[in-house]
Amino acid sequence: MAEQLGTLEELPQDYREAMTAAGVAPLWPMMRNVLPHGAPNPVTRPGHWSFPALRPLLLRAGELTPVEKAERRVLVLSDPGRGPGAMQATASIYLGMQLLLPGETAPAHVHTPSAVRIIVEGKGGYTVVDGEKLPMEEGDLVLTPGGEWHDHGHEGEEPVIWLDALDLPLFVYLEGSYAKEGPLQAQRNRPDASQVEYLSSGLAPARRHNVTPRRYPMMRYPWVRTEAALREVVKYGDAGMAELDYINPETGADVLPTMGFTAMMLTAGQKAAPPLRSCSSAFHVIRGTGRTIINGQAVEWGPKDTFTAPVFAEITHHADDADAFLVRIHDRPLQEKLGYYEERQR
Ligand code: GTQ
Repeated sequence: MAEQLGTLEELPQDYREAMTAAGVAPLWPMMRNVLPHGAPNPVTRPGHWSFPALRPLLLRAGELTPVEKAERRVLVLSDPGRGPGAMQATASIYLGMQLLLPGETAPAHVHTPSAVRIIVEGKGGYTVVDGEKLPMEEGDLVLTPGGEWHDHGHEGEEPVIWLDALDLPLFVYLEGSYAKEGPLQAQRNRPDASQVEYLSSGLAPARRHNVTPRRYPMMRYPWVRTEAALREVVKYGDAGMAELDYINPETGADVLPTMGFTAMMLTAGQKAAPPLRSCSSAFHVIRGTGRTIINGQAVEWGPKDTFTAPVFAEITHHADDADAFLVRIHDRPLQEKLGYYEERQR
């Protein structure tokens, strides 16, 4: 086994200065920082954002800052491990709570990172992606994949609030994050693909020779159908718990290249202890109350709350005395592409 590695302090001052002047540094004092033994040593700390606390702050942003001055009126959920102002909730996942008021539009743009919206509150909001109008109803999951033009609008009477999840931190890290602006998109006069081509799970438009389906064939996953599916799976399972992956209906793959999503149901009083996973997670509560223990730290959650767990966290969920529904956001697709996704039994 390795000896204790040498420290910077052990090296003569003149040598340290010469290295600095030459633009180099010794690896060995930093070796364990970048390659810890056995498991990563995450900077990310569990975070919890209660919706009753966020909501008034977001509505106040609506009074203080017109959407024209914000482009996107969003409060960013900062990882406690990185501190105030951190533009990320975990190493790879950005989360923001976005407000759109009746009659407002958030202008069209396109960017390299991908985004997903989980609708938290309000009726009448919609997102247009590549000309397809995606209605936003509570609990719906709406994709705006990287490279696709998107704008948001609001035809209702009350504020609309949704949670944004983006792979932005990764793109910032890669120095690959940028956007372009454009005019509002013309909307095709037809319902979105979840209500037409992919209305029935297991059916897709007939394959045509030498025609590849769109990369992102379905960009809205209506919550009513997700909940109905979860309830059936729970009814015929024996775990009191169900979890379904959101998938691309043409390929069966994850909906986006880097981020994955699952819908979870915990029946009243039920407990769930998933394996330790190498991916980080964010949980958004659609309905219900409960408690999740993350590395020994308790998060008491209620409807519309959001909380996070670092990589390899020990997570135990408990639902209170009503059925609970959560959406789990994770970066397993990225880790699988990089070849290191892992689960450890506890
Ligand atoms: O709605 O397009 O939270 O571009 C951050 C960046 C939302 C959006 C965010 C964005 C958007």
